[in-house]
Amino acid sequence: MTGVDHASWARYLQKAVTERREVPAITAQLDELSIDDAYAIQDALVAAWVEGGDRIAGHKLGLTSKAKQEQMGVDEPAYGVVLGSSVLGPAAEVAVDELIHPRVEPEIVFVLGAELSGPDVTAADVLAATETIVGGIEVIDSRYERFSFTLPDVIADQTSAARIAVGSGGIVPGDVDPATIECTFTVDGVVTGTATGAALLGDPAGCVALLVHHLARSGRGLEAGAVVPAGAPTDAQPLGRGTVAVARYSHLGDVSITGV
Ligand code: OOG
Ligand code: MG
Repeated sequence: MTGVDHASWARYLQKAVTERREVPAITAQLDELSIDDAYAIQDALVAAWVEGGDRIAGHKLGLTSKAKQEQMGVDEPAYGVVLGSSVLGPAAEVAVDELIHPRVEPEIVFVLGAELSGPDVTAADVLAATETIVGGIEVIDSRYERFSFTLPDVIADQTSAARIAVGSGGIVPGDVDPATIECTFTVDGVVTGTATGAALLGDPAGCVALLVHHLARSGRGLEAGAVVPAGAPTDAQPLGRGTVAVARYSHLGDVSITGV
């Protein structure tokens, strides 16, 4: 890795969160930010939150659908951490003034029943280790100006993770092929997107396998109980005070977030 000061960029992003203030992208200030450096900044950022009393509740994927890649102008998936403090129930209220410029997006969420690790894990292994698949809505809140970033920027920024409403119930793997789960995303009564699980690189379980391969590169894995959003199948929409977002899933039921 180059001479990038990971801890100092992590503090830069942590301050943006705590001060609820957007900041210039890191790549606007450095000649180069490698993907490895970006993940090292993310690791330092997560370590700082954990030191402050938070915990790792799971890991997430982002930018796994064409809809999201096109919306953000980034054409590769990115991996981040789900912090315990960010996990909300299935009909959640989110205080908009705790955030910078939040957006909401639907998520298909895997909840693991067994640990999962290693570079050769397959989609079938993912399903075997999954306890339930539930619906979700993620609140993303890029810490960068104009919600604009390159791949290394968004990796360093914990893939814009802010909050995640997680549905109850859901399905046991085997009942339904997750690629066929249908999602309709409605904001203030207007349908903003519809998609199936196949929008996530063809198969949401395959996305989780990619995440496990990513973690294996640093000797890590997913733990039993991990909450794992596979990425938004539609594009994201602004969350303002009074906004009501509803993600309606076949098999998985409804999840909602209201901005307050
Ligand atoms: C990056 C996070 C993307 C997803 O589900 O695609 C993400 C962003 O769009 O700000 O979480
Ligand atoms: Mg997401």
